[in-house]
Amino acid sequence: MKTILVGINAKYIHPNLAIRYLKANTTYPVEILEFNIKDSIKTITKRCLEEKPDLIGFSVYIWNINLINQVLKEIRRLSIKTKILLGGPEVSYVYDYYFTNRLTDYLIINEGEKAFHLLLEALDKGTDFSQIPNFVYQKNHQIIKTPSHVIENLDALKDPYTTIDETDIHHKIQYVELSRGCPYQCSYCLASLEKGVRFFSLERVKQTIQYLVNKGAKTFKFLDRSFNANHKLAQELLSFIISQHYQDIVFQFEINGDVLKDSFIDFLIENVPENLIRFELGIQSTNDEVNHAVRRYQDTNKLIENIQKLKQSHVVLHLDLIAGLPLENLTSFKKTFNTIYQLFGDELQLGFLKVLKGTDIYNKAQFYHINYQSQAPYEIIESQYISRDELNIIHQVEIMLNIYWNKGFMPRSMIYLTKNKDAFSFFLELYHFYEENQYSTLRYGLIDLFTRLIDFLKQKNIYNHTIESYLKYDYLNHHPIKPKIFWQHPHNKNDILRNYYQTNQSIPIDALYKHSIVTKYLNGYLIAYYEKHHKMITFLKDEKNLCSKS
Ligand code: B12
Ligand code: SF4
Repeated sequence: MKTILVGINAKYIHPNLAIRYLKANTTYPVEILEFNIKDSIKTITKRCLEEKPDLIGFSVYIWNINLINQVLKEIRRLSIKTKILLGGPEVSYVYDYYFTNRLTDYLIINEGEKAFHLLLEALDKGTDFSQIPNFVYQKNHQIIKTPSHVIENLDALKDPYTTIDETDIHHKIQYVELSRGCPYQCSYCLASLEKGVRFFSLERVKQTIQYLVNKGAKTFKFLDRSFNANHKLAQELLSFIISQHYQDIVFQFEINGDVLKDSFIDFLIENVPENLIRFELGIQSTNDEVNHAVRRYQDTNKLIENIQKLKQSHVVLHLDLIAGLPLENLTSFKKTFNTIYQLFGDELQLGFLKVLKGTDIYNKAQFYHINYQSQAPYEIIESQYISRDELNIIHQVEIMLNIYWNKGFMPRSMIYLTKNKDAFSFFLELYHFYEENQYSTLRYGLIDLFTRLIDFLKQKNIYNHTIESYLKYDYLNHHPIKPKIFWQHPHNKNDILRNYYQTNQSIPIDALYKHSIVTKYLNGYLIAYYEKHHKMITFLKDEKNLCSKS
């Protein structure tokens, strides 16, 4: 029997770990085919059927379900004999449609490793399916679901990494798990439906990391829903990662911020080097009523306090909010946004509620009058708390936030412009300015972003010498090589450089003349020097009144 498993990823850089686990944990031969959502229905169908499979299994997630629905119809049309199997979170809770429309023969819900092997065995030996856990099939026009099962001893699972393609490993994200399951029950999240948290042994995870590093992996993402569910294990694993002194490798973790212990944060402040660790912290809302409504019982004050402390470390902080949660109206969301934005984390992501099949929010959508997209990603359109227009306003803020904060082009200027201010309104007004001038928010050069912001600030009468200085600094600081500038060179550039050279001769004066940009900055000058492998930005106070000479 020929079996293939198909993963269709959100992007080329994301591998599908699930099908690799399934392959590794059966003794039957299985082939893996991987695509991404930019591939066409035709390409995917053709490639799958070329293999002439007897059984074809699809790994179904929110990012690929629309495409897979089409591919299934094509496969049914072109190859009646091929048996189809579905698995993955998108089909684990609501699945009748696939049987009633004859789009699948079998379906495995939730954890699939054990069930998949037993299915191949049952098909091979011709035995019945009743002993396969987490299994759904049709018998005498009835849809039958067998009892549920979770893998208690995760270390019993065989490693999925032997099937990783080594040739492009450095381009792809490597997914690793320390645990499965989540101790929390947020009602919009699929993890809330899983029971209990289970852990892989630390030794195994360390070996996996080392194995993948040796193969050339550069980016690791831990898939744990709550990486610090077990503090001791989390700290030990981070200690291990830090102790290895990896170069140019990044590790990302999803963290529950309010339960971080002080000693753990102190450990991070003292030990984490630059560019090694990135934390994704879900905040979602700062409104306690909203959080209670979605069963997210977080201590928001503690969470904010911990993020402020974490900022003293080199951990890169990515903060997440969700717009559209029950009880969160525009005013409340604006408050959430402004509070969390003021933390100036490295990135702030504005997500919009997705009504995921199987979650409590899915079951209560009517109760909350949540109207959402009928197709994946099932994003909220409106609810009794927030209108379409209000959600659209948040989308507009999101666009400018991404361009002007998350991309990190001008952090100093943005902090100066928005600190202790209504940042939500700032981004919204900036969006309106873009709209009035018909500027694209999709295609732009870096200079455009700076000059448009300057025009916006001038229009609002808030452009001054300090912000002009900061914008120049950010612009020069962002470039690794000497950039084209959008302002006039001072006439006395060489005087300023000679003046600087008198106190610091580390760079020859001719090189300074050739490779520097000089510009007025606050009460002096910035000298930005760009030579191969050597970039320096320094400030020269204007004690000799060089300004007046120019
Ligand atoms: C990696 C990831 C992504 C990656 C994409 C990865 C890829 N391959 O392309 C990125 C970052 C792009 C992403 C984006 C999003 N994601 Co995401 N993501 C995940 C994450 C963290 C890991 C998935 C994974 O590999 N798990 C490890 C494997 C081993 O576990 P598993 O997926 O549960 O697989 C098991 C079973 O499901 C089953 N199984 C799976 N496939 C198959 C196939 C067969 C044939 C069988 C028999 C069994 C089977 O067996 C597996 C082994 O036990 C999960 C959360 C998590 N920790 O699982 C969320 C998760 C899948 N994402 C989710 C969501 C909501 C999103 C977003 C909508 C979030 C957003 N901010 O907008 C976006 C959508 C992007 C888009 N373009 O539409 C949801 C669920 C969505 C759903 N119904 O599919 C999850 C579950 C998070 C959650 N807690 O709610 N995501
Ligand atoms: S949102 Fe995070 S903390 Fe809440 S259930 Fe999902 S994974 Fe767990």
